[in-house]
Amino acid sequence: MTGNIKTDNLTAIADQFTQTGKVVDVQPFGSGNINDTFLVKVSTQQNFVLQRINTQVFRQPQLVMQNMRTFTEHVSKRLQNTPLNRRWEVPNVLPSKDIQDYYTDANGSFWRAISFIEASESFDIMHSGEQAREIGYALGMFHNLISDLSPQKLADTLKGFHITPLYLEHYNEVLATVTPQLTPEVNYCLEFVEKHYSLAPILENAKTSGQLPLRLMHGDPKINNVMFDTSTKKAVSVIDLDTVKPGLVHYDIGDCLRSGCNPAGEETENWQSVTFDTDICKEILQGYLAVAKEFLTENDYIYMYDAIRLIAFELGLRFFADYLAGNFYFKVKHPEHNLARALVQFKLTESIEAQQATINKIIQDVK
Ligand code: GN1
Ligand code: MG
Repeated sequence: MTGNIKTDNLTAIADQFTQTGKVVDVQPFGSGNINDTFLVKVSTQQNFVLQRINTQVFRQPQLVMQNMRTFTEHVSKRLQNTPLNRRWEVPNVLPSKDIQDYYTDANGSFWRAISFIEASESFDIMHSGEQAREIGYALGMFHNLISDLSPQKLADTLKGFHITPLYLEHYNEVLATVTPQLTPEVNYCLEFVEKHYSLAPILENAKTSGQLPLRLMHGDPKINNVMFDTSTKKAVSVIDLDTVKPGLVHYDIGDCLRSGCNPAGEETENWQSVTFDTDICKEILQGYLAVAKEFLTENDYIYMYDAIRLIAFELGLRFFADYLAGNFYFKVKHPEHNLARALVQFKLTESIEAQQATINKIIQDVK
């Protein structure tokens, strides 16, 4: 995961963000698919997260940092003016020694440092109903805290992100240039995409027609981007702010549920057994709506099921297209990795579809 980065280089880079004390340790951290992430331990100050931004994906990383600043300043001010009655933290951008939001190394790599939320942990798989409700609460709180920040205040740092029709277009372009080996798994994926063509534009059409308003979103609120206090077991932060930008809250709702309600996890090899757990879905939505009800409209509820189904399908499509193209976007551990991930998301979509009535009933019951 560290790619071609040498440990002594890493220490020197981490040192660029160390205000006092010495870097004691730098270790790969988390399971991100795009950036390289490290946890830095420092002798005197609190630990921090060091990341090398994948500039093939984030073409204008300075804008990512600018968005992050705008976001954290807005939320910190709101929390100061109206404190919550529970712990809630915002990850902070740590300045480099020359007081920049980032550091560019000799190879041109873009590095940045973010505060580590102390005494917290995250999970790849849901363990309980309480945890599910907390995940929902965390996303609701995240949306709530930016509901009064105008979408125009943040830049579009990743063009086309969550625009399903564009992923479909890219997929077709890839298919036109490659000849995949038609294994049963590849055939399943090809047929799955074929069957879901008409689903792709559903949220974009709702956005264009004004049924769903453009709002600020997190963009990637998957289960392991929610931090939990290690002692109270309550959610205390939503991290990974790279894709906070204008979009639809439905992308977030869909992403939170597709990742939270898959008990096998998105990295399972056993894709045939993947299901969407509607009990967890209910808990997450309850937690979410406890905070988000205030700013949701009737149309927002109407498109909730579609969002859950679409974002699972979309991620499958993104993984499958990347597999066919030769694994350029998502980091992989082996050449079939993105195919395995696509199968998981397609199977999850199938399970969502099979439970459409139950999911719609849950949405009606909790709203
Ligand atoms: C990527 O790198 P990571 O794990 O934070 C991806 C998300 C996907 C996710 C799937 C910018 O996020 O959209 O949902 O993988 N991020 C980007 O695990 O494409
Ligand atoms: Mg991310």
